[in-house]
Amino acid sequence: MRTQVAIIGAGPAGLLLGQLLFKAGIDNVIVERQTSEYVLGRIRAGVLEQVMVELMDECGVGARMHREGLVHEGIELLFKGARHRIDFPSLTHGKTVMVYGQTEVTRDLMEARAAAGLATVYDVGDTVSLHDFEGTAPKLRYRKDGQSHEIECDFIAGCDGFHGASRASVPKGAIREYEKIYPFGWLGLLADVPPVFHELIYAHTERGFALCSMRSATRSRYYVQVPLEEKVENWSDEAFWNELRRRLDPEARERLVTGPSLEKSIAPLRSFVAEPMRFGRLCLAGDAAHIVPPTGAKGLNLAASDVKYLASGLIEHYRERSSVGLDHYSDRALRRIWKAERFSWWFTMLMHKFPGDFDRKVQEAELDYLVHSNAASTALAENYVGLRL
Ligand code: RFL
Ligand code: PHB
Repeated sequence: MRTQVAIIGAGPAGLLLGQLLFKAGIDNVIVERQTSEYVLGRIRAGVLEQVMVELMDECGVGARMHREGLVHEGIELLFKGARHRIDFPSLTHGKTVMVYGQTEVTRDLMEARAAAGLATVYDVGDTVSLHDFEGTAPKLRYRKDGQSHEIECDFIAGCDGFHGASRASVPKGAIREYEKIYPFGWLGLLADVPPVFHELIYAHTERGFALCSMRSATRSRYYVQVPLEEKVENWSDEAFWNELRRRLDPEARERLVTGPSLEKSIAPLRSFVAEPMRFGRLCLAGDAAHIVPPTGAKGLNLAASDVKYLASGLIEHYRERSSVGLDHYSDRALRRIWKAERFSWWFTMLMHKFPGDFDRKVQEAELDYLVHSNAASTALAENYVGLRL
């Protein structure tokens, strides 16, 4: 098989890139480790920045998102037992965010890809290998149903997430990795119950962090901070609801509606960046190149901005025979990535429980400053709705 761009991974990064390239008349094939059902079953992000919303529109898949997504104009910060609202439009010249699940984003993109008749090879397991990307004729090999396959291409896009094959294929001396591991994870629960509040509540409490989020007016997503070594098997639904309730303010506690979980899992928190993001004719995008802790809701949005830069570089290459966009891809993407890394790290350190009373008192002082200072509230709002591309 031959294509122009071979994409590894059918997560949001790979699917978005495939759609943008298709719209520009650039042929592409996606090769994915899992089945499409498995990819659609993963519960992940829920908050889209304007950049991501615009990209969905550009891909021609924004209709359902605009119909079913929830526009949010603020978040609430809960600390010392009281809630304080951060209003986005007044602090950011009218900007808002969209609550629309990653599962739905993925579904919309997969349907558009299938409708356009674009090639996607699912369920190849761990068989993908990358070849000759230092030269001008890279190749991708994989096995499916007992048969070996090879795709010849002009470029490989590594959109295969943190544990993928792309970053692992880069010679060790050519890549530098920066990492921070946090001593806790998030235990998340999804349930068909109305959200406790119509906006997201980020809670800093003596029992640890909690987040009240949602997917719709009838489906809620809640998280509580747990120690890194905690096992999801140790958490019955009832134990989860009891712990969440104890981390809420009296009014929210009163209003919380509980129900059976549709999904329950623990995600570790990590900050990670690999530099650079381009190696000859291999470009990394999304989680393949960087991870943020979910506190700032930036993971999916960063994948989107990488793809925007990468697609424009590739389009420039084919339309104008110019390598300028691709040459600047890594630097442009990393400038935005490091700002989101900083924000996600800062918001994580501010909101979670760490050992030591001194640190807690400093966190409380900063939260108090944050909600009473226009400058500090603006900095939070500006980063939360997303910095400019
Ligand atoms: P994805 O979504 O991980 O997609 C990568 C795809 O590549 C496939 N793959 C391979 N395919 C072929 N060969 C291989 N060797 C392969 N290895 C992997 C995978 O099966 C997968 O389909 O990366 P992408 O596209 O860069 O998108 C990034 C976002 O998914 C990610 O940033 C966010 O979901 C991060 N994240 C969250 N972000 C938020 O903003 N808010 C959240 O609440 C939130 N929760 C989460 C998350 C990430 C999680 N992970 C990675 C464990 C919760 C979890 C559990
Ligand atoms: C979610 O709804 O899953 C979600 C929302 C906001 C975050 C993280 C996760 O900061």
